Formats: sequence, C-alpha cells, structure tokens
Amino acid sequence: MLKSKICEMLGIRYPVFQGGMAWIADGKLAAAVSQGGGLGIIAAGNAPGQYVREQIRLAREETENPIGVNIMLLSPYADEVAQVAAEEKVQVVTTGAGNPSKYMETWLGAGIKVIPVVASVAMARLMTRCGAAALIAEGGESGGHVGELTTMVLVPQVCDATSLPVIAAGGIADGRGAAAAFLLGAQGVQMGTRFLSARECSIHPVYKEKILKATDLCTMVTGKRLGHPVRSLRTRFAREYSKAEYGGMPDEELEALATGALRLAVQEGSEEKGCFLSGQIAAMVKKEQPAAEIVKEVAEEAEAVLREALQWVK
Ligand code: TUI
Repeated sequence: MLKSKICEMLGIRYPVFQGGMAWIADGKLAAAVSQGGGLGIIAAGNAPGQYVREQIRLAREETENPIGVNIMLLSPYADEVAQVAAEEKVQVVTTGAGNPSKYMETWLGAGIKVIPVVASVAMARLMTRCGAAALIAEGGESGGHVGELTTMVLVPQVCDATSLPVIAAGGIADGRGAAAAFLLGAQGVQMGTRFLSARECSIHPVYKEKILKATDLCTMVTGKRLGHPVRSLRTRFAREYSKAEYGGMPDEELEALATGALRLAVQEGSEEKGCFLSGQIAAMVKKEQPAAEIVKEVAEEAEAVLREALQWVK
C-alpha cells in the first residue's frame, strides 16, 4: 500500500489530496474524497466566511475523516475565512497565491496543520520557519494561478530546502505521475484537474465535457501582464483575452473582462465568457467516476509502478 509520513501526520489512508479549486471544491466533493481515504479540501476562493462555514459543516455531516480548507490569499475575504477555519477547527488549512504568515499564529493556536502551497524555494524556506506542517510544491503545469517552475524542477529543490513532508502538485493525474513525484522526494500528491471528472464534482456539464475531450496542447496561460498568470483551457474567450492582453487594452478593461469568468465557467458553462481553469494534464482525464475511486486508483497504480521501478537497477 502507498503510505508515507503525511498519512500518519493527518490520519488519512492514502497520501492523495484534492486541490482546493475556487468555485469548484465544495463540501460535497471534499467529503467524498476524505471518505475515500484521501484529503478533501474545501476551496474558499473569493467566497465569504459564511459560505465556507456552511461547506465545512456539510462535509462534516458526510464524513468523520479529516478535511481541509484552502484559503486563496488574494481574496478580499481571506481574513474572515482564516478566522472561520480556526473557529471550525478543520484539521488542515492549505493556502494559495501568496504568503500566509500573518495567519499562522491563529491557525497553530487552533491546532490546525497548515500546509501552504509554495512555488519557489524561498517561500518553502520561509514557510518551514513559520511553523508549516508540510508544504505543497505546485508546478506551473497546474490549472489556475501558476508559478514559473515546473513540478519536475520545483519538487526536488523544495525537498532539499525543507525537512517537512512535501506534497507534489501540478501535472499529476494518474499513478505514474504520483510515483514519479515520490521518486522526486515527495511524500504525497495533490490533484485538481483529475477531480474535475469526479461524479461528486458539481461543475457545469459543459465544463466536464471540455475536460474529458481535452487534448495535449489544450491549455494556455493568460493574465501575466496583470501579475496573476492563470492556466485555463484554450477556448475562444482565453484566446481573445490573450489578444487583448498583448494588444494594449488598459488594465481596468482587462480586469473587467476577467471578472466573474470563473463563476461563468463553473456554474453556467458559458462558452462566451467563462474561464475554464485546467491543468496541462486534462488530456489524461478520460472518464467520470466516484471521487473515492479516483483516490484509490491513483494510489494503487502508483504502488504498482513503484514496485516495478526496481527493474531498472541491475
Ligand atoms: O492558488 C492557486 N491556484 C489558484 S488561485 C485561483 S483564484 C484566482 N483569482 C484571482 C486571481 C488569481 C487567481 C485559481 N487558481 N495555486 C496555488 C499557488 N500558489 N500557485 C502558486 C502559488 C504561489 C505563488 C506565489 C504561492 C506563494 C507565492 O508567494 C509569493 C509571495 O511572495 O507572496
């Protein structure tokens, strides 16, 4: 069985996290993943504290296993959501898109294990000093807000820079990717895109279909000019945004174009105005299946791949 320190630390069966995808990762999806033995993570995204509290309680009705909350640090509600996570005493908080230092004392005081996403060695060092329990090293193959480095390059460097367990994210959707991450030094994996196809993932059917039909070159990064690079499916909207971005559209107009685009993709499946966040690995997501099955399948595949790996050593 695929096991690591992170399983013991968090009390989970498989070292598999479900990424905290804004607008997508709700209490229902997180509960299904946690019930299946992984770590389900509720995404706060840009939502207010009350929404997050409701989703935590909903998840708790469906599972007694540990759950996490992801705090998107660019959110105007980050402060209140940070407080809600502490009050509800979720087992794990993950953070994204910034530096969570100012919340660490509150979370650690509530007995929460804090696992920040880092996209650089410097941030990995800083978070290690600040009391993180583990780190998620997320490469730029991932969907949504992306850093510069790839998973292949980032994970071993983060492992070398910290004594904490490292969870690899970005570009992982099956047991081969998970096994590779372990060989790079990771003690767990986080997947987002693969869980978009979970039966319990309530995205619009158009979104799910786009993921299941995706091919290898189907994503692109936009938003670099405004300082928030985001990977999404290469739709007409994404191409037009990119054209506007490099064609000199003023910042305010560009921001207006992006406003609400995540919600329009997730809830309405809007082809015209939706931004369908996706990792590069979407082409390897082939069918809808229960979240618990995804967790088990990836862990078991990784175990088989790791067993076979010894064949290369003569
Ligand atoms: O956060 C993500 N992925 C996301 S967030 C999101 S919603 C969004 N809304 C508006 C603008 C942009 C995004 C959709 N997808 N992944 C985790 C992640 N964190 N990737 C990279 C980082 C990161 C980057 C810089 C973490 C820390 C960091 O530190 C910089 C600093 O010094 O503050």
